[in-house]
Amino acid sequence: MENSCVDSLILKLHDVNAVKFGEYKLKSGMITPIYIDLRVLVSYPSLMNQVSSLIYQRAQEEELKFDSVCGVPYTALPLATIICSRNELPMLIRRKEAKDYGTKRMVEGVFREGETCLIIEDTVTSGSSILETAEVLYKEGLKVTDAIVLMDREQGGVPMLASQGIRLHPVISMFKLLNVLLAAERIDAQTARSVRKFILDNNTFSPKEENGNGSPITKKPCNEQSQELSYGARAKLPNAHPLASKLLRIMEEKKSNLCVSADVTSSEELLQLADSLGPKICLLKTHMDILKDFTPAFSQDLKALAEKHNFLIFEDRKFADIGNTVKHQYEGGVYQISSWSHIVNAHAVPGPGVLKGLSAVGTLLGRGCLLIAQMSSQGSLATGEYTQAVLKMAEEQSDFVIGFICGSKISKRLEFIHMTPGVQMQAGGDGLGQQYTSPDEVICNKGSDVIIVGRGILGASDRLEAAESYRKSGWEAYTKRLGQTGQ
Ligand code: 5BU
Repeated sequence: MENSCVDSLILKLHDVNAVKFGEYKLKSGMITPIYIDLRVLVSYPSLMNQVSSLIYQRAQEEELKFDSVCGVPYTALPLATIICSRNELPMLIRRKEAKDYGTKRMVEGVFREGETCLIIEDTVTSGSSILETAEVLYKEGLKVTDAIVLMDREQGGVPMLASQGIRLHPVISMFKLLNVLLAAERIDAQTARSVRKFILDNNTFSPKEENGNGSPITKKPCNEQSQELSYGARAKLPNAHPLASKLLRIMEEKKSNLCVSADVTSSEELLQLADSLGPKICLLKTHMDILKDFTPAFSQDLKALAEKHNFLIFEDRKFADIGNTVKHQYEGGVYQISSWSHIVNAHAVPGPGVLKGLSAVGTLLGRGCLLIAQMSSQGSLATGEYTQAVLKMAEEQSDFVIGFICGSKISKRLEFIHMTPGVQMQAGGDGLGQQYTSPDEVICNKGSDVIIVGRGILGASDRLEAAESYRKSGWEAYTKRLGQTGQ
């Protein structure tokens, strides 16, 4: 879907007061700083048409297969009608109450048992009204696998419905809406921040997992988890950064959440590693400044291998200076990192300027950045409130930040990718502060997405065999987390 179509729709929704900022009381009694009322849409026919087209486009993008369409009453009913009429699709109407005469049917329209119905909704907070409609359809013998929503408030609807076997595809999500309104100067940064905070603090699906003193979320053991989406499904989230989507797609395709940390000092050895381990990995991490013989030609050879084996390159540069300096460090100097590395990382210590400097170079090139939220080394100062502040910084600059370096899952936003270094099969350390955790613990129990392994593989007598065993462990831990088996 064209970004510009969604952006212009967001501005129009704001124009007609379908999105309002202030203090509004919800049914639950809770005060919300943002109110979304799409009931007004019926008064704006061209907007109705635009919204209906975008909803239908979303279904096409996802290549959804269905036999009929049902709008959740009442606001989404006319939207479903327009979609069905324009595209000549059979529609079903769900009654709110069974009529007390005649057929007593809860679902009007012609259908056969076992057919699939696509649900359409205007706004989702928790997902409960979609589920309610799905349950009425289930009772009639229909299947519901997917739903499309115009506006997802990102308060837990996607994972809640996923846990019930329904994939929810939003056209607009809350964070996207805020970014567009902020960029268009319709709202100020303070308003955007307070809404973001409200949304993050009021997740309806999983109970708050942070403890009072700001420690990061540590996932419950695998078998107790329910809020999970596959890497492939996360790649398709509308707010996902294109590079994060690409990495998630590679992970799904190659069945690999393994990043090899290629900490060798000769470029020939690095290329040989990339070529031999390439098929096993989703990402190759480098420290260019430890090479004794770096040349620009070498970085181009590495890029070619990344294309050959379908992995991304992550230069572990750990930028940590003011915006203007990191801009030069990223783009120029000996290494010209931005020209070959898809992903870089940065410390949040300098404040948001470090990301502004990096994104001034990286955004146009389609690059992305990981923020270092925690470190694997003993005595690291990146903990507690610092980690929480990093999280906030990432949320505010999610057009360039694709995730985190961390020990465990720290953000509930499924668009962010969590990567964890300090991984070996056996827990322990290296005598210089490094601390190791096993792939199973990192992926399954801590809820991280990618294992970063250096010496666990580089130090093995057969590096390829070791890489395969880390890939397998990481993937098995992920499938265990998803509650699946045998992939
Ligand atoms: P090892 O050989 O698996 O211990 O290598 C780990 C790599 O990850 C190494 O390149 C470190 O520089 C890198 N790393 C880390 O170990 N811990 C961190 O917190 C960060 C990076 Br950030």
